[in-house]
Amino acid sequence: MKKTRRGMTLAVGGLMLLGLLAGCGPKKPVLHIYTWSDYVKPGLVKEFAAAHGCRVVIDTYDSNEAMYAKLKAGARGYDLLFPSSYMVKIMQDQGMLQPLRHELLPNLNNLDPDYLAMAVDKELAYSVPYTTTITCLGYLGSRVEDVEASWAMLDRADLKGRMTMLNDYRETIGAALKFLGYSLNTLDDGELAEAKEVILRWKRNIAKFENEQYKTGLASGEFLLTHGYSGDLMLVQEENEDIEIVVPREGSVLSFDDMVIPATAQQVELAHQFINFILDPRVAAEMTEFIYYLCPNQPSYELLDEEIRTDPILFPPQEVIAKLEMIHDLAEGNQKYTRLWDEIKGSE
Ligand code: N2P
Repeated sequence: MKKTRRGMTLAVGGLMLLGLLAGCGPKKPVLHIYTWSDYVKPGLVKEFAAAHGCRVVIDTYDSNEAMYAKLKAGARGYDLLFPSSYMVKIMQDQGMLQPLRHELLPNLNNLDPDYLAMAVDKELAYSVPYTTTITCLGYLGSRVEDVEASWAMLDRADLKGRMTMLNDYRETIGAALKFLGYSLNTLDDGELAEAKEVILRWKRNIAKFENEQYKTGLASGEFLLTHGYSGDLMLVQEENEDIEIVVPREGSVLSFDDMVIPATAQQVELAHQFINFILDPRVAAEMTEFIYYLCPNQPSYELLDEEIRTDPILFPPQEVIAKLEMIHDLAEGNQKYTRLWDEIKGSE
């Protein structure tokens, strides 16, 4: 696949520099963003900072739970966060978010109604979809034989020690549940026990559970197959054209990562302005083309490069969408998953 846009910026620390590069002087207000790595186009952040006379500082996380734990531990300095929808619900229920002021978000009507129909917070009371993700398998086309678009690849003895899975309890338990034909939101103890057995088997066959290094590891050939996020896998295709991406036929996760303003934010108006900036069709299109996650902004689609607009991971056909499932907050039921994950992580 030919990629059209830029060189790689995988170094997480690179984004930290934005605080300096996008700066306009010490007296300017500072917008503090806490988001996933490789999740923003630096040029757009600079553009926003220049237009609003501010600085933008970005910190990154590699899972919803890491972000949540940091906030729970007392981190107060953030104005804008990008949790997945199930985490938005958890944070909203715990009073960690503030309601959005729609009068400051005139671009909200650009959101794609098809995706909005799937959103958890359909009123956009606390959150606005930023991007959509499909959790996929990526592999090296010339090095892995007899590929099946299936979670069963994680059982392959010939790939032992050369695969990774996400270090993310809902994603990885979810993958096992889909493999078994169950909902990834099940609360059935028998189904969860079966999923545990599957993951313990996979655990013995993979190199590790991991959320960031798999990208460069796949590009370099250290790993031959990795469980990962669609845009991240597409990003590393720029480095290694041998990388192929499949959505397992048993089904997988569809997520929205949403823009939310924490209750403790200092720069509430600037945070709204940033959300509204992202919702501009030209900005959304540029962002999609750079990060390879779809910003579900309807008028942006016609601005996308042909190759992106026809990409089956960014714009999956209906039969693929039908097999995807969103992770939901399970309230008390979340504990079943955390307990299972602790048991999996703790076992040899
Ligand atoms: C970005 C990963 C975000 C996708 N690097 C998770 N939904």
